Amino acid sequence: MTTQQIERKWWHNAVVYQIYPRSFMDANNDGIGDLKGIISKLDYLHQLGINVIWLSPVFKSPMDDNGYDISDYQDIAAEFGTLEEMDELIAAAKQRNIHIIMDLVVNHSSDEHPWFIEARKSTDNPYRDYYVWRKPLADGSAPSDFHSYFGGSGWEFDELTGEYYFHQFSKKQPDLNWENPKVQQEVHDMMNWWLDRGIGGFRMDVIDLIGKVVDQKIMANGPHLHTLLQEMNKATFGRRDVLTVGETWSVTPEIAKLYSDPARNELSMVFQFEHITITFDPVEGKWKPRPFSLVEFKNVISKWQTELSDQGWNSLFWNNHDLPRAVSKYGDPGKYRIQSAKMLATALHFLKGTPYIYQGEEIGMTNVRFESIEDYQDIESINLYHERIAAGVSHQEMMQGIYENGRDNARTPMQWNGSANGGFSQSSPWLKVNPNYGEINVELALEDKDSIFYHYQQLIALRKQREVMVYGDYQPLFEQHPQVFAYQRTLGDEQLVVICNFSGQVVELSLTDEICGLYGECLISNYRPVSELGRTLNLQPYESFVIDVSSSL
Ligand code: TEU
Ligand code: CA
Repeated sequence: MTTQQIERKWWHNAVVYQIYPRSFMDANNDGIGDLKGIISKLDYLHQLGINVIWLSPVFKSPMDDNGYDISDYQDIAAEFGTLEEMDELIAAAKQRNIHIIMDLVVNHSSDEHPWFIEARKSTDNPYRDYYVWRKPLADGSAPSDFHSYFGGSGWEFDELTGEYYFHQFSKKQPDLNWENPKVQQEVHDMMNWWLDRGIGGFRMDVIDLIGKVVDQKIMANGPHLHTLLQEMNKATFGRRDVLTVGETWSVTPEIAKLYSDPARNELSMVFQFEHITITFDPVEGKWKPRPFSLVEFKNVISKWQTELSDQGWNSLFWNNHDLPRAVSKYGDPGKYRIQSAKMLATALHFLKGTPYIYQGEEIGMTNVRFESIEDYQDIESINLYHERIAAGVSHQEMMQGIYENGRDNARTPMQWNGSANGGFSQSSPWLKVNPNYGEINVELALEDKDSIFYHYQQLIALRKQREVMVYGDYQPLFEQHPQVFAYQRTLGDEQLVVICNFSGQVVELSLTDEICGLYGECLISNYRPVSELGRTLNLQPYESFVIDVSSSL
């Protein structure tokens, strides 16, 4: 199936903006972002040009994991608003041609969900089998040594019935038992309920885990996973023209094709994280950051671009609500913050796939360094801090891990202007604002025609104008160069050349015959327009540009 033959989909040239509602905009000044706050900023997002909003969870929840622990899938958390306000957001977004995709968190529910409250009442309760219960081992200990991602055992003992229940995340996030057809039906009904309310699709939380076979210690990519997704597709969104994206930390290009090959009727695309995990220590994970290697990064990106070129579809992202901010992780949050943020945007948005922008990325927001662990709110960072300190890791080393890869880096309130709390709220926010809000905020970005905001706006506009950017074949260049990420995109007789300096140094680049002598219209740049490719290029720190060389082929 060549690029020419694949069936065009509206989300092939869509650009998605992710909102973390708790930190986006607080309309009623209780220090917590809300739906009314999001509605008040729709014109800003419309000006940016995005046409999809991925809304992190806004459902009823005791907020043990900031909403990724849901106690009612068909109602809105009071601190975020009401169902009426949710309908208002969907309608107001539609008026601006913006689709709202909801976060589907069904690998687990909250332990305060009525299903679990019923389930733990007795071993023969009709909801018991909605979850994963096991008897203690002979010595009373947990059924297995599974370790939760949020620290401690993945098994919690329940006094009342004398059994353990399974949880891959916090103990207030009991895993649902997807081997139970009743659970499948409940979720399908809930999804259709939201689709009938006019949403544009779903982002699916740790969807690669729902096929787990706990007794065989199989968590990701269980034997029935893809059957479950095909049944879900058939029973719910398969009949509707919506966007579905799965969060799949375990995915490989081969498996990604199973998820996203249209012929298989599963999902539109998945999030792969290989370009992220290359910066994590293979054993200790993200708490022991590994230096970023551009060559390693390029190998990963080229693999995914090439392997999914004719089958399936890629998602493209630098960061989200679980990851450190792009400019701090891959660019320079200091002297070259603006140039590097623009370079990272160009490098990502000209790749083949659907780009995702995380709130604040479009103005170059950075990571944060709070002095004390007490200033942090993220359950994962706090739990792992105490667990690793107890295991002998030094405070300095653990704080370094949190400073570089902790999730609260992404969750500090959105910086709208230089007023108190960055204009996010008139009362003190649930998580402190990054103290650099005075120099980094939306108001300043909109006033400055050369800001990162307008660079993203231009990239989004180009994706709507240039089919080669959407469907063009990807061809890597300078693959072994330690500082330059470059590639071509070709569609018929259209060709683009993308050049990005990932370093803070001036780089003299000798061009290969392949592209030497090509020239054409410079579509975007972050220093000065470049319209011809001579024998050598002197790239400024973090310089990037794209040339349409079609006329010189
Ligand atoms: O994330 C899955 C996940 O594994 C990450 O939570 C985790 O932080 C990992 O270490 C990333 O570095 C999803 C959601 O995106 C996350 O916010 C939730 O906390 C989690 O699932 C549980 O629902
Ligand atoms: Ca609020």
